[in-house]
Amino acid sequence: MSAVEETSLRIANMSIRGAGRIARAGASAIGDFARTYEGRELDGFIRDLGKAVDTLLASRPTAVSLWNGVHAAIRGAEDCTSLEEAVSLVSGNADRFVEDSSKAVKRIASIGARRICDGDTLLTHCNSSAALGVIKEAHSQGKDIKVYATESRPWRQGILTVNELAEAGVDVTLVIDSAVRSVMKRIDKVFVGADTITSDGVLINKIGTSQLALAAHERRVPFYVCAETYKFSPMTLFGDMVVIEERDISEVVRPGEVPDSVKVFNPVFDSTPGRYIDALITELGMMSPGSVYGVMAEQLGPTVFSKE
Ligand code: RI2
Repeated sequence: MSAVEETSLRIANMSIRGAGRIARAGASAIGDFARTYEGRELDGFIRDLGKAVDTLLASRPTAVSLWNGVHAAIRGAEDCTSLEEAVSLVSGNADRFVEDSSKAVKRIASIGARRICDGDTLLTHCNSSAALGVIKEAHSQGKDIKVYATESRPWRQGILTVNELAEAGVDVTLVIDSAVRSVMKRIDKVFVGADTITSDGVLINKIGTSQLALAAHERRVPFYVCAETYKFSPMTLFGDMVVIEERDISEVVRPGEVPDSVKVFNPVFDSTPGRYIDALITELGMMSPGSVYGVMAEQLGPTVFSKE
């Protein structure tokens, strides 16, 4: 099995998970592919690079961070005039994406932590490195905070979250997903991550995120989304819908636990409309969901639509 296939498999089986991590793993796999390429022709490299990209992108369909990470790594490769140039460009692109992505998570932590006050009780969902970066930064600044973390069925990424927060010394309480509305009366602010944000400011994140947003909205609790801008989906600018991943039913029920006639539906992500989001915390600063179009259009350049 090639290194690219192995990374793709590890992303698909969730050994590597989290939107930022899969983006960095995808970009790194492309960088390694370029560095270790044994062919001698530029055409062959470009063709094999395309296959590597397809293999990685087939691993998980929803988080656009993977698409953006992989495409950041290959940007400009088709314009190269020699194999050496292409290899150096792609490996350099990949390294830069990984470095910029890690810096973005740190910048989000520093910006988001300012929104947290001494004495706040926070709620988070699933296991987002961007959201946990914010919470841990506030804690390390000496703010006295409490955190409620959801279990996040079926993969129970909440267990990772409570372990990570406990290790950092944060006062953390695990709750089951269906306790969200009930605990909201104790919560001052909600911080979640993002897998994808559409051009019209809709958040796609771990299944259950939208019920945190609704319960927060009901009690006027601020709802913040911590997201690097490579979680913004350029495809949605062109009208594409986000594909919501559905995973195997074995993640929800054990074999033989329910009759074969019972259907099990296991969507991994849900959509939260921008009107339930108080702010996006990005490496470019705090912004409203309504700002996403402008940021994306600027990143893609003024001729984006004329290129179609
Ligand atoms: P960071 C995760 O997806 C969660 O939905 C989390 O909110 C999101 O990625 C962002 O994570 P999964 O891979 O990039 O667990 O903030 O399905 O780490």
